[in-house]
Amino acid sequence: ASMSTEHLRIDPADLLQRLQALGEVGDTGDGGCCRLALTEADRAGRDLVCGWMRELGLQVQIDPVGNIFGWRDGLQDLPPVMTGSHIDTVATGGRYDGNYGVLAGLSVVHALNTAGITTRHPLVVAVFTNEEGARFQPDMLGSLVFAGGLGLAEAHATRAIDGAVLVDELHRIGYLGSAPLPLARPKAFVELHIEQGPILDAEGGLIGAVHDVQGISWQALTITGQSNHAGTTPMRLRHDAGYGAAAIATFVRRLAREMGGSQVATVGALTLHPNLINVIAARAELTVDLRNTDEALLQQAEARLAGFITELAAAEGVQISARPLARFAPVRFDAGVAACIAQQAQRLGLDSRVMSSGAGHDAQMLARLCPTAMIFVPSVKGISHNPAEHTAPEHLVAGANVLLHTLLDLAA
Ligand code: HGY
Ligand code: MN
Ligand code: MN
Repeated sequence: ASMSTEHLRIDPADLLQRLQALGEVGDTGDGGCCRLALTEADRAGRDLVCGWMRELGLQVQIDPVGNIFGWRDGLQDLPPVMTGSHIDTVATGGRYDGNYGVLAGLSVVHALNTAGITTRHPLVVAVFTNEEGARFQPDMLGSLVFAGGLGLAEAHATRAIDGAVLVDELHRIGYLGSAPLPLARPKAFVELHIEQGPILDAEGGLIGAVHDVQGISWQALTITGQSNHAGTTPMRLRHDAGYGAAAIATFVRRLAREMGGSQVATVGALTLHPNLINVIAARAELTVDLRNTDEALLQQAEARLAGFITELAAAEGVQISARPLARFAPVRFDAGVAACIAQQAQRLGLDSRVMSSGAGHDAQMLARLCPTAMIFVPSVKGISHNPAEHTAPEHLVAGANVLLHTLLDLAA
């Protein structure tokens, strides 16, 4: 960046006020927010952000899967340098997951507008549809379509866990756009995000220069047993779907502990039918989330779970079917962009460290299209997907300044 931008910083009040205002949309009253993808609350959040983009002089474009792009012209008509993230949340979300990366992008534009600076490459702030994957699977759906990893027709036909069809929901909230898909192939993509894990908070270090994201394997399991009387049915005659679900949840916990390394496993959703105290469950529906930074190990975890399921079905006399919901291999980011992030942090006097991401992010999809990396800031106690999610204001501002100078460097 030229000398003139050396001392440029974002306006802390601008960022913190936007985070506060967006955090009040879908406010759950406990410091968190619930804006599941394509719901009324998501529409309200999208409308607020689009209004801010227009106030900042950005040209707002919406693509056919509802991705929102705020375009800022550059001095030359070159591929844009893009930043952004998501503003949909899980049902018990905090105020920073996703929102922070989008709003920091707006604060960067605000700082450039105030300083009267136009970068050589255009700049784009993006909001990707359904990053969380809580309501519609897979997660990172909008950025996956943008990157060409999922066809638009297939994405449009995706059914939510509540039965709604994605294209109908886009239409209903007014975000079924017609911008080109992809809008443009970016020169580079940088996503600023809270770490959502305990490393920066526990081990010190303020800025994470993220160089890879772990692979994700999501599946829905349906266990079909036989409902029966809880009192009269001898244990040896039972086909208990509830027991099957519990056995799978304990197996994946043991498996992850045994494999060690970065292997994690979660049974996050579980429903029993008929879910009554004196009825042996006829059916169980559960989800399994497996992740690992190494693809071969992730496949090993999947294979061992599949083997366990086969044995369990035979032993318990139940049927168990699996439906894949998302499967993304680990992604290594661009070393050059990651180095640029570390360099900007250093220039700003902020200590940084190279690290992996345990969470999935839109950046892992953009990495299919262009040089991509991420910037992390600490999450207090590593808590996320929880209303208690928190990052110190000065850390939020520091991360946004690293984003500002990384974008200036890439767009020069
Ligand atoms: O599940 C994830 O890693 C992200 O929150 N979509
Ligand atoms: Mn996120
Ligand atoms: Mn999330």
